[in-house]
Amino acid sequence: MRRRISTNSVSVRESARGGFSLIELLVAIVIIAILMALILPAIAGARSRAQVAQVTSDITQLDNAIAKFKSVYNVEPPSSLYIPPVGDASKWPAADRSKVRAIWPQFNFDTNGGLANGTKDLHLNGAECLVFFLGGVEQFSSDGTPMVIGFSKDPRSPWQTAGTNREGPFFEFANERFTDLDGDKLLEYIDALPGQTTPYLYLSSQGRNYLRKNDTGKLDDYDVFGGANNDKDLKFVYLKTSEPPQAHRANGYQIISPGRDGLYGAGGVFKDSETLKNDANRQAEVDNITNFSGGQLAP
Ligand SMILES: [Ca+2]
Ligand SMILES: [Ca+2]
Ligand SMILES: [Ca+2]
Repeated sequence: MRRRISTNSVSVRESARGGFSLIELLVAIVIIAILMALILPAIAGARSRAQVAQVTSDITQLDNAIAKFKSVYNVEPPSSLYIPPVGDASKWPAADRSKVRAIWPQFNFDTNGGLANGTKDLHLNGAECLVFFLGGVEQFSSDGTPMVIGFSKDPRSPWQTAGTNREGPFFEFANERFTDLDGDKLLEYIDALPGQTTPYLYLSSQGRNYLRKNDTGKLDDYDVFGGANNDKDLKFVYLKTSEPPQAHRANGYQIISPGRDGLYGAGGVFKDSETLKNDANRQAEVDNITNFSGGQLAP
């Protein structure tokens, strides 16, 4: 008796296993496909939000590092600097001399503060200033890995590389995220977005205001204070939709991640400028992540 029951139950199970029809399988596959179509965008969206959050947190830490720099040197880092070849102090432009002097009043211009740039002159743009002033002098290990080592505490020669008594680095840079777009061995720093190649942009108003206006009063005639690169930088300063134009963080600084498209855009909303108004650039910058928007400009 027991034996027969057992045989029957095996045969019932076998018949259930073999019972899926082709149609049932197809229905199951369609249901799975529909679920995937619903879930995958949600996963991609969550991943994208996490990546933006990581860049936002990076920018917050850069903000903190600038505050630390300011607590030591009393000023925020400039966002452009020209360093002439070593040995001719007269080649220091007055504007750049005063930027350096604001940080190191005893700086020795005859030796370029100990920086061994020889006959080479150096142009630091905003992206390079962010790394240089928060990281300090750059060094390359024997395998070519770039790193930053802070500044010497010697007030006359803060840019010398020898010795261990140092100030900074003020920010913990990840060595693998350095880049050098213009090939001058002055480093720039890229955000953590996958495939990113365009560095963080840093724009400083140097405690005044980005914008000044000449006697014609048109927006084209606004300019950014200080330094030779500023005509180029002007198109990146991000403005509010106000009239007359007013920059975000008007007397502070702007940090800008170019977002996934690697483009900064032209910066802000221009209302009455013929040369700077460019709606294509407006679209290109909505994915940017900044220190004045609390994340993406347009999520
Ligand atoms: Ca450069
Ligand atoms: Ca460079
Ligand atoms: Ca962009």
